[in-house]
Amino acid sequence: MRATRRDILKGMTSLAAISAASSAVPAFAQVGPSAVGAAAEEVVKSVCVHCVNFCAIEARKVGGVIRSIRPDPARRDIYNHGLCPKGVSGAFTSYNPYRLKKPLKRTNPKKGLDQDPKWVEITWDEAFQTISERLAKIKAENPSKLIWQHGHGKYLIGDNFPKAFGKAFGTPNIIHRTTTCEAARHVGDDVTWGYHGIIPDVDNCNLLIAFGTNYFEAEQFARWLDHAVTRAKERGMKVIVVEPRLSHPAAKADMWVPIRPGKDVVFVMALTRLLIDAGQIDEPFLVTYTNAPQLVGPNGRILRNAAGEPLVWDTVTNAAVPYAEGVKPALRGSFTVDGKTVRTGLEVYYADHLAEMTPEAAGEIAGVPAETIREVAKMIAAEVRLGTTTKVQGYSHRYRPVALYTWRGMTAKEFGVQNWRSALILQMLLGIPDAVGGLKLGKVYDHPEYMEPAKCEYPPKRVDLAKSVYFPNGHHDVCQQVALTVLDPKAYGLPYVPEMQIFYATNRPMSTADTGPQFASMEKTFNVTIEVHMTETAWMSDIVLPDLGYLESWHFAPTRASPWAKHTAIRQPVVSVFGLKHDGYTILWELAKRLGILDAYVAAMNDTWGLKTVKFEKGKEYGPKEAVEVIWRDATGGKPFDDAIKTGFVGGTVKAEDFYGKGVEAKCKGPGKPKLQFYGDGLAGTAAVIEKTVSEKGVKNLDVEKYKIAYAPLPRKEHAFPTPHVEAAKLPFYLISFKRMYRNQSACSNTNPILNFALGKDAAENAVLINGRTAASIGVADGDLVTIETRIGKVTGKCKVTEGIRPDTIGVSYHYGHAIPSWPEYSRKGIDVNRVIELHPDVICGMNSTNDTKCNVTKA
Ligand SMILES: Nc1nc2c(c(=O)[nH]1)N[C@H]1C(S)=C(S)[C@@H](COP(=O)(O)OP(=O)(O)OC[C@H]3O[C@@H](n4cnc5c(=O)[nH]c(N)nc54)[C@H](O)[C@@H]3O)O[C@H]1N2
Ligand SMILES: Nc1nc2c(c(=O)[nH]1)N[C@H]1C(S)=C(S)[C@@H](COP(=O)(O)OP(=O)(O)OC[C@H]3O[C@@H](n4cnc5c(=O)[nH]c(N)nc54)[C@H](O)[C@@H]3O)O[C@H]1N2
Ligand code: SF4
Ligand SMILES: [Mo]
Repeated sequence: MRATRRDILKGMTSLAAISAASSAVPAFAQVGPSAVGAAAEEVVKSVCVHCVNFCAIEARKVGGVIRSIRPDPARRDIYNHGLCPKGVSGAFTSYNPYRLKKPLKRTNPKKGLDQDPKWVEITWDEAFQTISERLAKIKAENPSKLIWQHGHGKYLIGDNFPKAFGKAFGTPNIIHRTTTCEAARHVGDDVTWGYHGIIPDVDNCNLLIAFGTNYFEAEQFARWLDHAVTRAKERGMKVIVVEPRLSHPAAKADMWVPIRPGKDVVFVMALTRLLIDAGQIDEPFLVTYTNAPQLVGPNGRILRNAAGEPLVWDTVTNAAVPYAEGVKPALRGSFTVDGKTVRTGLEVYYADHLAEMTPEAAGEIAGVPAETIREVAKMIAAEVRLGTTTKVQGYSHRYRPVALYTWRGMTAKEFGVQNWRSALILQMLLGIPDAVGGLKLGKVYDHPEYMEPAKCEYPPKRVDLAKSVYFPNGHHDVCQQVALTVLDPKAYGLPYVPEMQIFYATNRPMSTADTGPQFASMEKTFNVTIEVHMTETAWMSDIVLPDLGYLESWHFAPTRASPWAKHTAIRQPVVSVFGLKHDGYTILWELAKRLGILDAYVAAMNDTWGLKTVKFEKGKEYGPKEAVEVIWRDATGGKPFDDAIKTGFVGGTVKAEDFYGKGVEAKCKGPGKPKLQFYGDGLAGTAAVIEKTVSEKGVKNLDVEKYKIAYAPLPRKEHAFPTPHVEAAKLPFYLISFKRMYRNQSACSNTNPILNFALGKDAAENAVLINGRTAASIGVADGDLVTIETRIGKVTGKCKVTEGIRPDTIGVSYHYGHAIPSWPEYSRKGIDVNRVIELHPDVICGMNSTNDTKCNVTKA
């Protein structure tokens, strides 16, 4: 089922219930300049949650109406100096006439984007009654049949309330969107150093190599990183941007390397080889902090003694021993232990994978001249200052002012984990992790189990198959898999049939590659969507609940801080525009109450929030404000909540010894400590568990050979060849997508006219980016209509001829091409690229493949 927009627009009868025509005129429009003059002014400190950057804001109100949103100057040292156009025009999210204002019930049982839901407005009581009756039935039968999916919702109220609800209700299916977002990067980190979260130490860095991390247009931490990079560039930091498209960061870089999509891994491997050949390696770091010297047996696993300790080759005693005081481990070489040939992890990488990865060989695959790869390697060697230390605030520490960084560029693809691991490994080779000017790692070794072989359960407990044999390291849920399992639960051995889905602030089917099955799956379940405006997901729902916006509601806010700061903040309401009653928090509270599980919910809330001194008490009513107060008081050691309301936060900067000294320094350095997994022993172990599980349990639909390649202990050439690059090799172009500054995700800002009209034509729609040479060869000119065809479908849109993309690559931004009939024309323009992007998730973590597809392009 794949409806075209024309199908959807045709014959809709119930639009009045959700269209602007029927809405009250919001206060925003009623207040003209003269009315403003005399009215009182008020400033509210809060947090922008328009996107995931969580910028600190000051909203100025006059006469109760928002007149401006600006960055909070008090939090400049903590995080953001500025706001983006979305945040500045964010008041529109509240005053938007296209907002949902009443609960809606579908009266047409037939679901589809081409079906008129025939909405009727219902009361909140009826909505809660209908939902809780269904939930009670499911809870009595098998609570796992309830699926809660959130996207942006995680940042509106946090995921601890939904998780607590899931616990109290009894479903494991509380699913966040991270596999459509950045999961591969997180899992690459998880399996390598036991947790995730990296940030370059830009303030002290001299060479930043950015692999598709879009800090001027998208990116998380962007409103800190944009200023930090700009300041560092003024100081002299060089920036190399490696990505197929001339993004804004690439346009402002010292060097743009337009790499072929999906081939970053071989580019990095070639750099690694060149640096090893040039003797540019940090031997003491590799020996003291990583498992690179550990011995790998013929079975591909690290050699261990009877006590389970990993062995290295001691060059003093010429024996395989655990790394201890006095032992001088060999970093390279092949040795005989108990009659078996063993090699160090570094030796295995070089001999088996890097040796063939000459700049010429890698350049050929990556579409980058060998000379460019050599030049980048030279720049790294010139800047990395092996063997040196420096002082920051009097704290003396390893100095390696080079960082390789990515967000979705390297990771939104089939072998995302391995692409990112290649960069982590290169940085280990140079001693960059947690060095001054290098790559700062978050909470090293916080989850040591992530570095162990995964459990690979079968049959799966969860509908997204996370941590099952299908996605053994799905530590961050596997959101797009839900639809596929719902369509055929038996195929995956799921022991139940899902019945109901609640979507909280996510336009899941639209944000996922290959949208067709995602929408089709919604026909199988009873769906409730909690939204601010009608979306495609809501359109496929049985009940739609209108939510308060981020400027109207409370949250113990998700916060971001620069690496040099820490803080605790709240989000508080600035306005109440339509007098709506509920948000995600109150909806969960009311449902828990009606289901009779409030006590269990409250107990679980204390658990999921990890409250220590101030806790939720059973038998008490907690509105959203009171709930935030409890968490704030616990988190701040009892600071008065009035402070939070006045200033919005408490926080300060971090000392150098804590910044550099708490990660790998404290956790990994020296004998007896866990080591960064240069050699992915845990990955190799998981491959073995997968093979065993598949054979023992008779799993039919899992290709063990493919999993073995994905779960290779070290990055290898095959990781530059995701499925479509192999199977659809004949299609001439690579297709990529990316974010734009003026839009947020698939639906957050599309009905905001300010972003379209104030920013002009360029913001109004997206286009098919085609290189000038390619355009000439297929006979299209700027503005012509072109059709992109992939193995799963076609889309048509306007072409934009540019030198800012590789000739073999086609770029189409995310965010556009919506199918909601009740939206104004301006908000529906452009191309929905996810209709034609193939889904080939990274099987390690379940990451969605948004940058892997191959396509053809022709004049329409
Ligand atoms: N304006 C705006 N800002 C946002 C968001 C938004 O929707 N709008 N969303 C937020 C969210 S949730 C996230 S996760 C972040 C994402 O932030 P980023 O990951 O920084 O942004 P993206 O544009 O998704 O992708 C990054 C870049 O990868 C490049 N790229 C594509 N394929 C490849 C490849 O194979 N190799 C390399 N090296 N590069 C490639 C693209 O050209 C793009 O510039 O942005 C956040 N900020
Ligand atoms: N092709 C392609 N696909 C991509 C990406 C890409 O770059 N290219 N990016 C990916 C990334 S990084 C991500 S994170 C996902 C995002 O995917 P989703 O989680 O689906 O994100 P959104 O589309 O932002 O969905 C959030 C929904 O929340 C609604 N919303 C906003 N504010 C509120 C509120 O206050 N209350 C409620 N109830 N709802 C609200 C919005 O209207 C929107 O419909 O998409 C991914 N998909
Ligand atoms: S970057 Fe995101 S959080 Fe910051 S102002 Fe823009 S929309 Fe708001
Ligand atoms: Mo994301």
